[in-house]
Amino acid sequence: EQFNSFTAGNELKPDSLLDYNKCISDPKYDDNPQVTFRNAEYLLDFAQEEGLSMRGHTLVWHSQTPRWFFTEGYSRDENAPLVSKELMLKRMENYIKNVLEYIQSNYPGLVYAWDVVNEAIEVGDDMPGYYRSNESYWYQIIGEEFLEKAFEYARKYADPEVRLFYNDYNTEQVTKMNAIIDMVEKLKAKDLIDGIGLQCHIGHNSPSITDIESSIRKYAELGLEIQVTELDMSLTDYTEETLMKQASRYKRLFLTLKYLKEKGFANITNVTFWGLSDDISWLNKPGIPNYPLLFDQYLVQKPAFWGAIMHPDIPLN
Ligand code: 9MR
Repeated sequence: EQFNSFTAGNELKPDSLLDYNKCISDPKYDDNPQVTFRNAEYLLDFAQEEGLSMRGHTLVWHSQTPRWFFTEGYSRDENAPLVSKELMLKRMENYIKNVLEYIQSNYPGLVYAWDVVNEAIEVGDDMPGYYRSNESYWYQIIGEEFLEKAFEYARKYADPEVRLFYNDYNTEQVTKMNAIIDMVEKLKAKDLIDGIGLQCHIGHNSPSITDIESSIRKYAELGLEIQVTELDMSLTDYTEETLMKQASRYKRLFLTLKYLKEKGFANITNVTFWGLSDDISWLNKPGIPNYPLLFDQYLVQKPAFWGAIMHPDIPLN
C-alpha cells in the first residue's frame, strides 16, 4: 500500500540482459546484440501481478556493461580491439530495440519510463562538455554523439507513452548541473527527452535541502519532468538521535518536493528509494553498516519513514 512503482536495482542493466552465448553463436548477431530476460522476468511478472509500474534502469551506461559488448567479435580477451563507431552505433540501436520490444510486447504499459542514458557527465574527466571519458567505452568509441544517438534510438522504438530520461548523481553540484543542463537542452530541442532523473544519493547533512531545491528549480526550467530516482540518505552512526535527525531531513526534503510540485515550480512525477530496507542497501560496506532507507531489516518503519510521509510528530530541525 506504500508504493505504486519500483525500479529494478540491477536486473534491467546491460550486464544482466546481454546474452553472451547467443551473441557469439552466429556471426549474424555481430551488429545485433541478443538479450535474455531470465534474470529480470520474476520482477516484471511481480510488477504486473501486483499492479505496480516500473522505471526501466538503464539502457546506456559506462558501468555494468561488459567490455565484450564493445569488442570485435564480442571477444572476452582483455586486449581485444574495440569495434568501429559505425558498428557500435548499430549494436546500440539493436540493443535498445531488442530490450524495448521485448518488454513492450510482453508487458505492455508496465515500464513507463527509461533511464536511457545514465551518468554520462563526469566533471573530473575534464573533457569539453564535461562528458565522462575515462571509464566510458561509449564515449571512447562513439564520442559525445553517443548520447543523442541513444535517445534517438530509444524514441524510435519506445511506445509513445514511454518517457525517456537522462539520469545522474550529484546533480546539485553547480558545474555538473550546468553541464547536464547544456547537454539536455540539445536533446530537448530535438524532442528526444522527456525528463531528468535526479538520483539523490545524499548524506545525512549534505547537500543542503536548499541546494537540492534550487537545483530542481533550475532543471525544471527546461520544461521537462523531474523524477527523484534513487533516493537514500547515508547514515553510519545509528543512535536514537541520528535516526531522528535523518527523519527530520527526510521530512524537510519531502515538504520541499511537495511545495515545488504544488506551486508549479517543478513537474515532479516520481520519487523512488534506492532500496526498501537498510540491510540490503548498496551503501553497506564490510564492517560499516549503513542505515539510509525507510525500513529496518525487519521491514519495520524507521523514524525516516514517518519523516518521508511528513508526519506532524516528526520535528523539523
Ligand atoms: O544498487 C546497485 C548495486 O547493487 C550495484 O552493485 C551497483 C553497481 O554499479 O549499482 C547500484 O546501483 C547504482 C545505479 O545503478 C546507478 N546509480 C548509483 C547506484 C548505486 O551505486
